[in-house]
Amino acid sequence: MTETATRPAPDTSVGEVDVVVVGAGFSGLYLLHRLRGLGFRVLVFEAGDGVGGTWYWNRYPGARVDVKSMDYSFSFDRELEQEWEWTEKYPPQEELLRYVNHVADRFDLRKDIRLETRVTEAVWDDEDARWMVRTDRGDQVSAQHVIMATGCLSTSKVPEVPGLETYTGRWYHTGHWPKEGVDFSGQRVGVVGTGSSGVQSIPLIAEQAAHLTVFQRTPNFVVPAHNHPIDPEHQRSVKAEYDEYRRANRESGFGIAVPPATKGALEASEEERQALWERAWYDRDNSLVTFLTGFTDMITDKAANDTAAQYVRDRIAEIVEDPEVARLLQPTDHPFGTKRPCLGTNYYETFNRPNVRLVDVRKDPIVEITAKGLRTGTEEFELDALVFATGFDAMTGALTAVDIHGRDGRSLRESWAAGPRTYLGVQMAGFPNLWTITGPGSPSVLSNMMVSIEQHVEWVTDAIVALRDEGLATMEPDEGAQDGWTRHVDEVGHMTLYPSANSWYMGDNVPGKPRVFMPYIGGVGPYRQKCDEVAANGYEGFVRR
Ligand code: N01
Repeated sequence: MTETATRPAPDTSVGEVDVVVVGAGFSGLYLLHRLRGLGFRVLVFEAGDGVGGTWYWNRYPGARVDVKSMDYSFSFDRELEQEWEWTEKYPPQEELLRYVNHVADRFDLRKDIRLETRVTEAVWDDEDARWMVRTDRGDQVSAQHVIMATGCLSTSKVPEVPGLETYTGRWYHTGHWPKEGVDFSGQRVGVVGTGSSGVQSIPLIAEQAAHLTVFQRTPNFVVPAHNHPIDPEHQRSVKAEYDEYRRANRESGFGIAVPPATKGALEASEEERQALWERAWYDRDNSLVTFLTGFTDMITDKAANDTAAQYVRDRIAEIVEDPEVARLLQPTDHPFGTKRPCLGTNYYETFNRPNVRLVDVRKDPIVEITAKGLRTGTEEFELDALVFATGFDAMTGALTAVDIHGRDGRSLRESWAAGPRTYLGVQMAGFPNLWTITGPGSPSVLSNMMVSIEQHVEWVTDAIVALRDEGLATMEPDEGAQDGWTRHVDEVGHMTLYPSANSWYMGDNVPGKPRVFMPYIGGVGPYRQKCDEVAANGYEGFVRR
């Protein structure tokens, strides 16, 4: 392959590399850096015209991460982690994109990244023991390994409502926001969806638009973000102890270290519970996981969980002036945390604005997009702009979007027809040398993604190096090991309250998607330990030839 700029003419001759990486977000960039350092020839394909993945695509108003900056950053390079100065508790999208671009430049990564190039197909050739990878620009590359660094929330979903093609206004999906931004001044805007993207964008769109209608199907639990400029002294003190700080994150449950809970919510006194919930709601240094980790039984015991859920419902009732609107905003159909909880800034307050209306589309569903706007069963809404904050085909969508055929032509889409099956969330039986980063069956979306990304990148690259060092060509899971792990992921998931909610964790947001709890809730620390044990035992459960 030629080593040229990032927008080359397609290479229709067959090039050869050791590893093709799909995606140039945080995972893809770290993979490229690490594999290159280990002496592999690597080529990265990226659909966007810039690096950054999630932070490249999600440019909607208010987009920012909801894990603290000191935790949501790379730890693999000491100088990088010491030199980069974060400005806020939760960095906004622009700052994260600047950070990703800095990483790409700092480690000279761009020359091996082909932008605006989407991988469409990967086919395994058993005789050559190599993958043939093809792209939408006509590239053909033969690679010993293919690593899918395609992200868990990257295949955006517009609702299956008829009529969008007839709509004469402008419409947007939060996960594909125009680079130049959108000016809603003077417009009548509709936002469909009240997950994290809706919760972040609604207050800002309401400030700009003439009128905003929020179409809500399920109310979510939204905790105040208390975002603020980062205290320089705090940043210095974390950096002074960064190794220890990172170690604690790696050994924790969600990839964010918290003091261990010592008792269940119902064993605690009313005062103790109240004190914790007050801290989780009002403390400016709170975090997304405070509600979930303060007591031992928050995600396993409905009655314990209810104490937090009720606390949040009470706060909503205090903030929202119209009691009927407050009632609609109060989540009652799922336990706290079983749909991804959100952090918000002025979210509930926004519904006190005179230019904002909340419409319950659970009771009165959207039936059609019209030329002028949107129609529910009982009412038509004229809208100059429509924003779909309607989420993603999560965890599996970006993987099954590529036509992947493994040993004996086995298709990944067909193998996963009843739900994803993996061993440790890194490989699939029948797909040798195909790897997933933060794939289904790993802690992934239930964790601080940076911790999980680094762990996967390091584990996968170590496994590839071990193959090379031992003169072996291929690695894939044993079917039995995969069955056992898939069962374990499911069993642990069903020990919790998560499956009781309709959520994208369960595939519920995509019609026809099998209902399976996709991430592994066993905890980032125990999961890492399991992966390390497997490696130490000669990659137990994998077949290596
Ligand atoms: O998507 P979502 P998101 N009619 O799937 C509604 C991460 N993230 O982009 O719940 C009406 O959560 C749907 O309703 P329901 C984070 O992990 C992180 O907001 O299915 N409504 C729901 O309200 C997050 O969880 C950050 O009933 C329809 C909404 O659309 C994940 O990405 C920021 C509908 C979709 O919510 C996804 O978040 C943003 C229909 N036909 C995202 N179809 C931060 O770090 C769907 N909905 C801060």
